[in-house]
Amino acid sequence: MNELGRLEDLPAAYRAALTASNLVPLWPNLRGVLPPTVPTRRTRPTCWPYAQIRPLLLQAGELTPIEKAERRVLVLANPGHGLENMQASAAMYLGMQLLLPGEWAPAHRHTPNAVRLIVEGESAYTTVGGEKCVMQRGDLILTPTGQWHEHGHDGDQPVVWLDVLDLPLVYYLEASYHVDGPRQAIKPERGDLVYARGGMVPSVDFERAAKPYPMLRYPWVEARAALVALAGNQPNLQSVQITYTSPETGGDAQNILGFYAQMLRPGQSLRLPARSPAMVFHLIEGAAEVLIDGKVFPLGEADTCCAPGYTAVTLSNRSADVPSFFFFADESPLHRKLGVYENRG
Ligand code: GTQ
Repeated sequence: MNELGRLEDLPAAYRAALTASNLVPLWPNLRGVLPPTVPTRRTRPTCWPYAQIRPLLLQAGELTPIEKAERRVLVLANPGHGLENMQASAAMYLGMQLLLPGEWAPAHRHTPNAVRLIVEGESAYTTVGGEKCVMQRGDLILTPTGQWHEHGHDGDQPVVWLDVLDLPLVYYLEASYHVDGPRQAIKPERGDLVYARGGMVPSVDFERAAKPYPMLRYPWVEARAALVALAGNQPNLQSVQITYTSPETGGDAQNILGFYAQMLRPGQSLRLPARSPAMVFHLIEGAAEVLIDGKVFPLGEADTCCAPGYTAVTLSNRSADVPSFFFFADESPLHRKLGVYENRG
């Protein structure tokens, strides 16, 4: 590979003339934007233990009333991107949101897609496009682009959930904005019940529904049961994983980020291949260890970590007796649509 000319090799007057005309020579910057073989990644392997987040989040509940926050969230920011940029990876945003008993986070809609993974507490709900979705630990609830959403809480203990948004990407595209709205009227629809049975979907007058987001709530009891059934059904299967999909199309549940649940058998270690998308790992149940680029993160329940793309990751179950269960998010729907998806093994 050739050594390319440096900026300092050019006469100062020439450089000044370029700058004055809003021009930049490519060759001093070419290797920076097109590095050899492996992209430059700002995303660093980072872990956010829940034991560190929880007390600070509860303190936020005392310091900042919901009216002053709208969404009371501590953002899980990757230091490699600069904390102020509020990114876990190039396309993923993570936040831990607290709703206290009786609080209400008012309706709005925005261009970024969101999902929520419920971490602790009972009796909170989110209303998405008029559908009231109850929140139970481990449930995944979609809030696709443009849909009205608001959060309420009828219980008597704090409720915490993990928000995963494609905000960094949509913001980078200069396409991120929100609109406030009035409290939503609740429709009697329950996509999670109508679509609860795999292989059976509603049709009206012999026509299949054309809803892009027919199911908003994916109950953890169902996801967990599917993983246990898969593990039992295929005892030699290495990777016991399910993908959260649209029950109408079988495609990814949302357009930009992908969502998965993974079971590790007792004592199992599993190497995930080096693929182009960055990944997020959140432990729902059990005790695990995540090895990313030589860094080992022990994960307990509700702990979250992230890995840059093009990096192999090894997950291990720290228990020899019981399985462990993860929620994953990644950027693979985006990479596949853009044609940059790679699996390097
Ligand atoms: O709950 O609507 O973490 O709008 C960031 C932006 C949560 C939400 C976040 C949001 C929300």
